[in-house]
Amino acid sequence: MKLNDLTFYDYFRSSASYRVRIALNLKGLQPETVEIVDLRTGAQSQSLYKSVEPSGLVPSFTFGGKTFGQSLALIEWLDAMYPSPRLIPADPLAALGVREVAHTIACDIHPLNNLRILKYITNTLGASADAKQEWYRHWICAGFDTLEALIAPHRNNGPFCLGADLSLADTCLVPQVYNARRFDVDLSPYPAICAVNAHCTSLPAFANAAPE
Ligand SMILES: N[C@@H](CCC(=O)N[C@@H](CS)C(=O)NCC(=O)O)C(=O)O
Repeated sequence: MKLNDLTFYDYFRSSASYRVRIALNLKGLQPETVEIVDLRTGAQSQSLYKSVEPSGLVPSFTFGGKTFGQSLALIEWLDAMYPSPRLIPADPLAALGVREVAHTIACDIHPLNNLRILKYITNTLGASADAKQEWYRHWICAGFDTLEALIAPHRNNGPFCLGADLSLADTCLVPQVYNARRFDVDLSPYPAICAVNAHCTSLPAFANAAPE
């Protein structure tokens, strides 16, 4: 189904945008317009995009004359508007578990390794390329230690983060594993994360959202 009058500001390698692409695919939704904000050229910090989205971050949606950012907020809105399949369970306890996993990624890992943070620690604070790499891996592993403990108990109940049902947690996990692989993080200590990632990436909605 086409989302008329909706513009999706996207960038292929943005893991926050990748979460939204997965959610759109799962729900069979196509934004009327997709605008690419090229993070490699710094387009996110230029006035053209900042006049649309003041944070200078992707993803964002514009519709009805307004712009909204924050990938998890966008996915929650999509889920409320187009509830099939549900990415946030109706049961409050199940929803708590889903958000616990999603926020571990989106609040505790991703912000520390965002492009602007990496630029700041190298360009302003003088961190070397090796130190930047070490920083990146450190925060992924700290978060993945938590995630593995959250996901492992559900492994016998189904192929997704929380067991049988695909959820917002899976839309966050796959892009974060993609980032970990890009930065050569050793994933051998995380068999549950790898198993969920392998299953999800075999599904067309995830495969078609992948950066490469
Ligand atoms: N919490 C935000 C984070 C958005 C974000 O950090 N996006 C990154 C790409 S994954 C970005 O636009 N970075 C640009 C920069 O750091 O200059 C969300 O989930 O949407």
